[in-house]
Amino acid sequence: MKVIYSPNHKRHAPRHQFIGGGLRPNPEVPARAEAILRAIQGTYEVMPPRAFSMDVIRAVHAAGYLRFLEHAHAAWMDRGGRGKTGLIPDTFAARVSSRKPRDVVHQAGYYGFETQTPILEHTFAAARDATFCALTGASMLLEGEPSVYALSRPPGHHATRDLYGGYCYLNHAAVAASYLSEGGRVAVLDVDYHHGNGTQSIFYGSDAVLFVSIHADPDFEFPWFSGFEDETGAGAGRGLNVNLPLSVGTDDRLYLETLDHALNEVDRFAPAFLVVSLGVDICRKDPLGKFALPVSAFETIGRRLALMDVPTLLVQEGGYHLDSIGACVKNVLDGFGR
Ligand code: SP5
Ligand code: ZN
Repeated sequence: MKVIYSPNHKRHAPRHQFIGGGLRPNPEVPARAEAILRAIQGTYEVMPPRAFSMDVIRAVHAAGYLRFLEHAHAAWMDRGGRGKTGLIPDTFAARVSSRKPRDVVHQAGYYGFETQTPILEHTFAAARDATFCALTGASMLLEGEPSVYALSRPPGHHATRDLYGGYCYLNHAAVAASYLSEGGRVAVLDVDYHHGNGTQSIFYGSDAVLFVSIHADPDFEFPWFSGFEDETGAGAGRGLNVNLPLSVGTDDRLYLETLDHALNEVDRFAPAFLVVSLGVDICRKDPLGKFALPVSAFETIGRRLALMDVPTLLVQEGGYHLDSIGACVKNVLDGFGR
């Protein structure tokens, strides 16, 4: 399997998140991607991303949202913003109003949905290159490559068409799926510990993309508002959104059984391409996750994904235990085996 990686992710290095009533260390750090790269380079060929027109990203994300992401930090600094935390909104549109403030700094409370995801000087550039990693993988599948792993960072699956949050700004898996849908139906399987609310919302009304997600029950876990079983799609996309929430302590036996169920749904859809949002925060060592999968279970996950026998793009999402995420990802790639 070929790997796509850009070192530009390092330009986005958040140190803080506002969570639990204060500024705490932000676990979504450059060392994550560096740890994964270290574990897989040598075994797998690593290539840089190609460049794409922003039009490809605009197929998924709103133009005004992209302008906001690109310019908000500089405007905030001009306004005397303190560079330490980055821009974190303090006033949210939420259900108060759907009016977009004229001021790009105040748009943070219109385009953001929480306070854990700061906007730094190079956040937009890093997120864009992470999307290009996924798009490069998608292009390679269209050219006949059987599988590609995009080592994207920051992650993407919590970002909707015009909302950022959950450490995500641009939804790489969704942009790649949208790009691939030119070549046939696409299934997105999201195995990150957290529900992929962004990907769900982007394809909720679409019959071109099936979204299946296995995640911690939003009754007890972020993103709290999304990921319930009764969210099944709308309009043409009715029945094409499948949420499989699991409880605290889920072990490999229950997880792999649920994965088989998810893969049956994928199989029934008969997609031309499979995109996997690969979060490894389902590992028992993860400091954010509350599942109990051993590192060895990831090889089984990779093996079962390969059984689908569909051109597959793996896109990195979460995973925060720096000493084990590399082995988790390498096990998936090794298990996939081609
Ligand atoms: C891509 C991704 O994995 N984003 C995850 C964002 C989750 N942020 C919310 C964390 C909820 C707080 N749980 C604290 C547990 C500390 N032991
Ligand atoms: Zn996650």
